[in-house]
This record gives sequence, structure tokens and C-alpha cells, in this order.
Amino acid sequence: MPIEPISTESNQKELAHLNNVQVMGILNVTPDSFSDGGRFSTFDAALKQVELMIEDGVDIVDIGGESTRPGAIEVSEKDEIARVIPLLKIIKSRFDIPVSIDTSKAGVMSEAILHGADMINDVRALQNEGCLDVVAQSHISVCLMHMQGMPRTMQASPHYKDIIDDILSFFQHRIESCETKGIKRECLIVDPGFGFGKTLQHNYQMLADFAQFKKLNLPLLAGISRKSMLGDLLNRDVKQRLSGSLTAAIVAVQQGASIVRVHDVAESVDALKVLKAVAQYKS
Ligand code: 7PJ
Repeated sequence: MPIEPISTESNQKELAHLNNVQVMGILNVTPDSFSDGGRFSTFDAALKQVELMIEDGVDIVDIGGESTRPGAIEVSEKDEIARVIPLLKIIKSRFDIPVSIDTSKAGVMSEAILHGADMINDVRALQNEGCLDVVAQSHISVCLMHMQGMPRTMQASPHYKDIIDDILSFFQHRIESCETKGIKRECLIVDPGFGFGKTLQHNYQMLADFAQFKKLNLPLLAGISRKSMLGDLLNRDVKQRLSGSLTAAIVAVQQGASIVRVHDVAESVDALKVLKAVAQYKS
């Protein structure tokens, strides 16, 4: 670029944040996941997708074997292990890329940890039986996500006294439970859970006030990619939500998110590069 970047204290802080942002690429291996519905359910297709994501600049791959879409049917622990663990093993043997396992089951977590997972991503924030203990026995990173209700019914009538305060207080309790069990604070990441027991208004309020979650002093993750909060606003089906997804990811990052969970890795990496260039030139 022709003009010298500017260096001030405030843009240094912003740049430090942006340089720290990680793109988490979604790899669903469920037969019914809402956005890529079964597309990666065969082994080879999943590996090809991982290779592509790595080429596109992904920082961490998130493998999910349980669909948590509204109304989804539960999967048994045995089936979830069979979907996720062989894939985890082969990814770790072929590629040098951190892998996160999106699960709420203690049995899947312990197998994942045993086979080299780098992060546990739990939409139920380690509230299921045995999860706190399994994670406490390792030093793995864990993302605690907020959800109101359970996937089958969570969109029926979400309600909050104050969405931000309610979620902050949920996290305070979950962080305390983790620490009591011996999970180190340095291992925790929090995510307010867009679309998980939230109305359209709740979701946009959360995005608008996302910076409030910085009060927890933990890394923040935002997962908005292709979600209904975009489809409902834009009246677009899942394959046409890229612009909305990128805009939302950028807003979340500007408000402090340090991990964005996305389907479209190359496009997200580009958007973040633009954001960084802007930060470099801000006086
Ligand atoms: C999220 C997730 C999210 C975290 C899913 C989908 C639905 N994990 N797993 N945050 N969403 N941490 O992929 O849209 O928002 S499943």
C-alpha cells in the first residue's frame, strides 16, 4: 500500500485484537444439519472439505456429529462417536490443524480428548452429566455456549428479563462451576449462542450489544453464519446468506469476538483482512 500505516495507542489495541481473531470452519457430519444437510457425511467428502478450508486460511475446524437445529432429533452417544472420532483421528494424522469437537456428551468428549482434539465446543456449556469432570481431567480449551431450553423446543417462546444480563449471569454461574471442578479459566471461551432459544429481536440485540460480553474477561466466540436471524430478516434461504453472514461476523469481531464460527472460510478471511487494513490506517 502506498501510504504508511499509522501507529497510535488505540489502533495498536484494535490491531492486537484483530490479529488474534480466529476463523473456525464448520464441518457438519450429521445427516440432517440445516445448512449443508448431509453433504459432508461421507468420509472422503469431509476430508476434502477440511483440505479446502485449510487452503482458505481456516484456524480451527469444528466437527459436529449432533444436529442442534430447532426440532432436531437426539443422537445416541454411540452413533455420535462413530460419526466424529474416526474423522478426528484421520484429520489429526493427515493435517496440522487444530480441531474442535462440537458435542454435549461426556463420552464423546473423553474420546475426543483421547484422540487429540484441541477444543470442546459445547452448546450446553458442560451441563450434561459427567462433562465437567471429563474436561477437568485435561487441559483442553472449551467453549461454553448459552442456550435457553433444548433444541427440540427452544424456539417455541424464548423469554428474558434482560437478554444481556441474563446471559452474563448464566456465564458467571457456569464459569464458577467450571472453576470449582478444577477447569482453568485460561481454558474457557464463551459464546452467547445466536439462534439458541432467541427471537429475531433477541439475536439482533445480542449482536448490537455483543461488546457487553467482554465484561467476562474471556475470549468470545460468535456463530451467526447462515442462521435464521439472517434468513428471516433478508428472506433468503440458506445458500443465499453469505453477505448477511459476513456482515454479522464483522460486526461481532468489531465488538470483541475473537473467534467466528463460519461456513464460508475464504470469504470470512477476506472480510477480516479488510477490517485489519482499515485498523492499520486509523488515526
Ligand atoms: C453454534 C455452535 C454456535 C457454538 C451450532 C449452526 C447450528 N457452537 N454449534 N456457537 N451453532 N459455539 O451451525 O448454525 O452458534 S450448530
